[in-house]
Amino acid sequence: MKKPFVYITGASAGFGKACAELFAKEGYSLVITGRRNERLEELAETIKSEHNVEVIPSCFDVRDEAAVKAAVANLSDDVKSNISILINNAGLAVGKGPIDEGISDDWNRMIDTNVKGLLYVSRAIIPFIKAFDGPRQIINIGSIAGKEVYPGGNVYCASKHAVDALTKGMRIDLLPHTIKVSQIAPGLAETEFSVVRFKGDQEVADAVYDGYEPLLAKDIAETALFLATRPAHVNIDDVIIKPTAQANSTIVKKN
Ligand code: NDP
Ligand code: 8X3
Repeated sequence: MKKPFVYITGASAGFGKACAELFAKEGYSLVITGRRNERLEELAETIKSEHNVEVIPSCFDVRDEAAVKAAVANLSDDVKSNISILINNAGLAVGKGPIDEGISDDWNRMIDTNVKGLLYVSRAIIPFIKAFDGPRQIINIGSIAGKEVYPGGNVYCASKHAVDALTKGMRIDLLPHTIKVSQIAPGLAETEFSVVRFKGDQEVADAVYDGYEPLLAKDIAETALFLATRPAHVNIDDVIIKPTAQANSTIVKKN
């Protein structure tokens, strides 16, 4: 039988892209979203040719509520009625430094993307998940920054603490509809995350991952697939996943 659709935000890079590749390998069809359309189109073509599943690229900015609504409304009825899993992954950190030196544009980008974007997408997709006749699940990508606060992390940490709280709130509110709600809270993982955080400074970004083996995007994708393939009576609420070399947000064993 044809497997349903997984709706993945932030699939043009990092964790979202790795989730798209892995879920497609398992036979799921996909809606992949992000702002960089060329990347989405390219990924869709590659996955379709490799795995013979449907892949719908959907290009929009999660911060723009009207764009979120329009992109979801534009999906075909067949796709809308077959979405069983939402992976709320799109997100970013911008800047790292003392709060009194913070830049309000950086704060807005983080709060608007990580918190409000997740809300807009969830609000748009949940009605279809509710109506789907089969197992249903939402997986939110939080962070160790949603469990601890570290120097210079202030607003990014606050935004990921909000994801932690929203995950718990969703689990309560969606319980009557038997929708599983899970969070994955990763530690240090080498993706485009640090290049974005440090505004294109590749040298500073690379230094974050020097001297130990960080997580890779595929580690997060494998975790998401594990959560999505538990039996109907099992929900894994929360997974904190870190490199073996990382004890907490600030303590990393480097060579
Ligand atoms: P990447 O920078 O590699 O990927 C981020 C993805 O989010 C991209 O596909 C990007 O697409 C998308 N995105 C960012 N802003 C927007 C927006 N406004 N609208 C739509 N899509 C957007 O980072 P990661 O894969 O590492 O990050 C994925 C998630 O994991 C984030 O929520 C991040 O906070 C979280 N995380 C990352 C960790 C790490 O160490 N890497 C650890 C813990 C959590 P595009 O630019 O095309 O819009
Ligand atoms: C990304 C991991 O530790 O840089 O969420 O905040 S960290």
